[in-house]
Formats: sequence, C-alpha cells, structure tokens
Amino acid sequence: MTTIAFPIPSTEIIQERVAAAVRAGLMRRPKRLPAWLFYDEAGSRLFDEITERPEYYLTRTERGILAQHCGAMVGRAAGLESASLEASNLNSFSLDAIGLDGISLDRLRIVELGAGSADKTRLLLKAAVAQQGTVIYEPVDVSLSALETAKERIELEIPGVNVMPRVEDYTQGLELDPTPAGERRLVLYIGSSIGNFEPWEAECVLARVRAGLNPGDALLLGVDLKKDEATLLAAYDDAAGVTADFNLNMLARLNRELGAEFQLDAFEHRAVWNPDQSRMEMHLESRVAHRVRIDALDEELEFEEGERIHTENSYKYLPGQAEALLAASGFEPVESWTDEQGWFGVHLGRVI
Ligand code: AVI
Repeated sequence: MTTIAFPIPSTEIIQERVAAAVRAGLMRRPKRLPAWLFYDEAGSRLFDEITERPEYYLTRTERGILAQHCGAMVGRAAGLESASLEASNLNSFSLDAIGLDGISLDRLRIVELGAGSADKTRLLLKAAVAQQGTVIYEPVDVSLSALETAKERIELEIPGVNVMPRVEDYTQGLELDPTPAGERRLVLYIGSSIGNFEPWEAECVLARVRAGLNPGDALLLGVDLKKDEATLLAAYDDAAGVTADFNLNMLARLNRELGAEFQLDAFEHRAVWNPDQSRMEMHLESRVAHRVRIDALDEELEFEEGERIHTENSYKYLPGQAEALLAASGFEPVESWTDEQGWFGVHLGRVI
C-alpha cells in the first residue's frame, strides 16, 4: 500500500499524552477528561456500535441526506452551477444519465478527514465515479490500521476508486500534494465530529484545513442540529447501554494504560442537555465517595459522592451557524442540504 506518512507519535508518546491529559484533567475541580481518550481500539468499536443503535439518529439521518443528494454534492463541488443542477433534476449518483454534454466539470479528488468507515463515504465515492469514471480517494487518519482496512474494503467494493491513504493528524492541518490543472479537491468532514470541538476550536481546525487547499477546492461538512431534548437525551443514553459502555471505557482505558484502579461500577454514565451552550454533555458520576490510585502518576484521586468527570461536549448547531463557521474559517458557503425533520445539516463550502 502506498501511504503518505507523517511523523506519528509512538505508543510511548501517546501514553505520555494520556498521562498528561489525566494529570491535567483529574487533579482539578470540576474534573474533566478530553474526548479523544474515547477512541482506543475498544472505544472505536463501541462507537461503531452506537451508530447502529435506533436512538442514535445522527448516522442514519446524515446517510439519508447523502443518499438523496450525493450526485448534486459532487456535481456542485466539481463546479456545476445550481441552475444546471435544477435543470437536470439531479439526484443520487445519476449524473451519467442526465446528459451533461457541453458542461465542463473539473475532476474531483476526494479527501476524507478520519478514515471513512462507512457506507456514507461510499455514496459520495460512487457518485464521483459515476461523474468522472474514476476517483482518487485520500482518507486522512492517525491510525494506519484504520486506513489499511478502509483501503482494502473500498477498492474491493467500488471499482474505479484508487485509495491513497495519508497518516496525518488533520487537526494540525493538511499537507496535500499539488493537484494537476483541471482537478479540484473535495474534503469530506462528515459524521458531525466538528461538534465535538469547542466553537473556537472548530474554527481553528477548519481554518487549518483551508490553509492546505487551493481556490476552487471544497469542504463538505456534516453538523448535527438542535432538536427536542428527549430525542437528544435518548441518542446519548441508549436503552441497550452502549453509550454508557463507551463513556465508561475511558476509565477502563486508564486502567489498561496507566495502571489506574477505577472500579467501573462505582461510576454512572450521565447524558445532560445544556441549553445555554446548545450542547449534549457526557459525564461519569461517582456513585459513592471513594479514592482511586493511578500507578503511572503515583497519585491517589479523591471522589465525592455524586462528583462528575466531564468527558464530552457534542454541540448542536442552530440554523445558520454552520454557514457562519464555514465563512469564519475561509470557505464561501455554497449550498446546504438537510432531512425532512431538519435534524442534520450537510454544508458545502468553497475555497475562494
Ligand atoms: C463522534 N461524535 C460525532 C459522536 C457525537 O455524537 O458527538 C461521539 C459520541 N458520543 C456519544 N455518542 C457518540
């Protein structure tokens, strides 16, 4: 596999980062831990399971929007004007069927932030293949194994896709090769991961991505939208308890990697809607007053009964906020798509 690799931290450095994050987050009040700690191997598997839970509407809603509009999305990203789109009554990946003779589109190269695990990415890749015959797909991820799996699966499933993985931490920006004349990049940042950043961080991440792109390139951004509280609470506290396991896995990870002695049943998963900040929050709440030793830090932590560790924020955007975020980070908002209920938004922005 040809993989473009940038210096990725070794296991020791990752463990030092985990230790530093725990020292900074748990030796203060209120206690908190960063959400990136969720995604070790077990946590990534649990997250995949969450996306299949009936209460977790995000994945299937975004998939529905992409299924309906992927042809329009790749067409617009390649330079098709909305007027031509309307005239063609374009949907799905039926570009080849609508007679685009005479309309010259640039070739697209598709970059994805995070190794696209799912059928959501496939929809866009298939639409690009239908539009231009073949497509180069550059998934960007810090995990080489996630990229290897993505390459094997996608090349097998979709003839015409050439996967060129990049091992890189996209939150620090992108170092992409120059594209030939007549080719543009479409960067996918779907799945609503942008919602896990604080608003100012989200703007920094997108601005860094923007800095690695050229005029005419585009970004497709998926954001979860604000909706009724009951729907949100259920999505982050599913009846089968998968989200609870995902949250508690953070403590299990600290047991594995730092020799911590967390008793998982001493903590309870809490999902909370914060209306002032328009975000879902996840916490781990101590059921009893107790102490926990962390070997690697040579520290003993004290928990009061009911004391919480804040583990995640998931921002739910208001109408217009995603477009404002795109504009603030250097993209011109081009078009937005949503579902019938207005639960999720997919937004296309272009580098100007
Ligand atoms: C990855 N991210 C978009 C998920 C979310 O909904 O914020 C993570 C997650 N947390 C709990 N369930 C899923």
